Amino acid sequence: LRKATDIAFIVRVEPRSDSGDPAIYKPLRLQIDGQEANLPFLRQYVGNERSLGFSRRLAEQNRYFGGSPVLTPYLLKDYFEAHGISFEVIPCLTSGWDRLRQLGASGVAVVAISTTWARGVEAAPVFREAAKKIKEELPGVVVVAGGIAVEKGIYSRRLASEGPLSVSEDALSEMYLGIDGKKDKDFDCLVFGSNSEGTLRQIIERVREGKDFRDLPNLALPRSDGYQINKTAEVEGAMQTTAVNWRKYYREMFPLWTPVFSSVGCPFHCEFCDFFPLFKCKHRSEANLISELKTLKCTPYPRFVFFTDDNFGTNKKRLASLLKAMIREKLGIQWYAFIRADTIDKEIAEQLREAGCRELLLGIESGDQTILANMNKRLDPDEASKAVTYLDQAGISTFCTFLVGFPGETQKSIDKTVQWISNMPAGVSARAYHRYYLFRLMVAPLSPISQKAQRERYGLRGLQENWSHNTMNSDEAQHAMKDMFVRITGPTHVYHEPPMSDWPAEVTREIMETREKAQRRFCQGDPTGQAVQDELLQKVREANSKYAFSPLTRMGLRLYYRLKGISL
Ligand code: B12
Ligand code: SF4
Repeated sequence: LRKATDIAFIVRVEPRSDSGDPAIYKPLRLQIDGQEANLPFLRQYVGNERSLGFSRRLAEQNRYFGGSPVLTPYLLKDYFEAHGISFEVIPCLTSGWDRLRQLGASGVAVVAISTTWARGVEAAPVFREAAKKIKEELPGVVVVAGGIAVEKGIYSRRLASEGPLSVSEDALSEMYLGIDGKKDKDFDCLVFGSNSEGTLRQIIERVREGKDFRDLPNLALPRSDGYQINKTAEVEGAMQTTAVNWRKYYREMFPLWTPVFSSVGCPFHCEFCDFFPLFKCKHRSEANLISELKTLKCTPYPRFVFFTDDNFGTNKKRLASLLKAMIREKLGIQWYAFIRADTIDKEIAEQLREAGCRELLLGIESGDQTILANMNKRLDPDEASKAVTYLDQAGISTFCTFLVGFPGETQKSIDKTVQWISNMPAGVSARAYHRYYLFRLMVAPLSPISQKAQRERYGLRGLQENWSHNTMNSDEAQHAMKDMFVRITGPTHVYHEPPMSDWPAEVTREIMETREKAQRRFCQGDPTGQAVQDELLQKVREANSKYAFSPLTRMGLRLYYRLKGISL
């Protein structure tokens, strides 16, 4: 009964692309020859770059936010293979049909579609279309789906059982799976719950034995009249057992960031967030995590790690202990992570730097206390300012994100946010630089703010990108963002680019500041913007020659990477 391949795993159905409306975000970033002027692009554009060629690769990769590969296929491959289950990854179905057909021809038991990395918010029809075609082309194969758009579908059922939802079932079934069984009929089942990969393993074991799997817990089975939702049960999954062996994959990662997770879940309940309810807060064991990070030790420099945790600092005691272990093990990695600003004090900032942390993504959201209270963010703007200063002094850069247009937002609260951002330290330590990112509010259907009582409280209407409430609407928020960009002084807006550079931080910062100045002038219709852009290109040209490797070092390094099997 055993097939040649147990699982064909589809990471994405459609190719990766950047999200967000270009009309909103384009004015916040300089464009040259129709392309975003990010650092790798600029280094290539001026023409005299003599690095190792990383930036060419990075310019290509960083067209999309967070150009590094996602963790899902690596974690699951190592998990299943450790259990003797053969696991073939199809990074994107659009370009992966031939591979899937080949696997089908030699025999595949289960095709698993992951829904975490979907391209748009209304992705469910895309998954259904894929399942239908797979069933047609590979008859007899079991087609299952799991990941975030399944978790959200199941969670919306739970929410609906607690009270009426503000979004219709029809609208939800365009976004998530698990709502309408008739529409999802081409899936044999959906797998849900934390450690859903553990349930997928049980499915494979049943299929191999020729037994029915449909009574297993944690499954949702589509029916013509709805869904059969099986009971839930704890299963053991990758979190408890797997340490990804990055030695096997470093050629694919290099010189991007290796995605590693240390925890899932977040104990906070921000009103705009729709993923904290999905999973209970759980941490990997320190020993397991360190053993994974050690597998990076034999890989070539640079070794960048990005922690995918929703919140890297959910438990301060555990964080302190983990940082100590990272320092003790001399891992030689540079890393960044999402964390809450209120986790940071002077001591933690210093430990973070010593443990290899070079940048932190902080969701500050607003400089106005009332808006933060409306968001249930449980953060004080002054406390958040102090955190950035501690990080700056320790030599850790920040990527501070803000949400524009939350209910209650007015010109006054926007002014406070502009002030807060403008007051960010301009690199006191000269080892760090600070960037900000303005997001326009997105009303996520399952977030607390989208529920009936809150909608009534704030007069909130609409969903996702189009909304209005008592104090603002989505168009006004878009105008406000451009206005904020022009008024903010000091830190620079985030581009799609790596957070780390092989140039000294103060040089990178100066280049970013000049770029910002040029774009601010362009936004104001000021013709001197062109002169500032020329100044920018000159600065990049100078940095390219000043920090280029000598021909001998370049030759040596190229040889080293060739021996490691890496083409630059
Ligand atoms: C890290 C992260 C990022 C990083 C990614 C960096 C990187 N290269 O890894 C950055 C910051 C760049 C990012 C960007 C974006 N992200 Co993001 N991100 C996350 C985050 C916090 C963690 C994702 C992760 O890596 N998890 C670890 C992996 C291993 O988990 P997983 O894929 O869920 O897999 C587990 C299970 O689900 C299961 N599983 C997965 N697939 C399958 C399939 C089957 C069949 C089974 C049985 C099980 C199974 O197995 C795994 C182990 O348990 C999530 C929030 C969250 N907690 O999920 C949001 C999240 C994935 N992002 C989201 C979004 C919307 C985005 C952006 C579009 C945001 C934007 N506006 O720009 C961009 C798009 C990125 C792109 N172009 O693809 C959404 C996706 C929504 C959805 N699918 O419904 C999420 C869920 C957050 C949210 N708001 O709900 N993101
Ligand atoms: S926004 Fe961040 S801190 Fe708030 S609930 Fe979501 S993950 Fe947690």
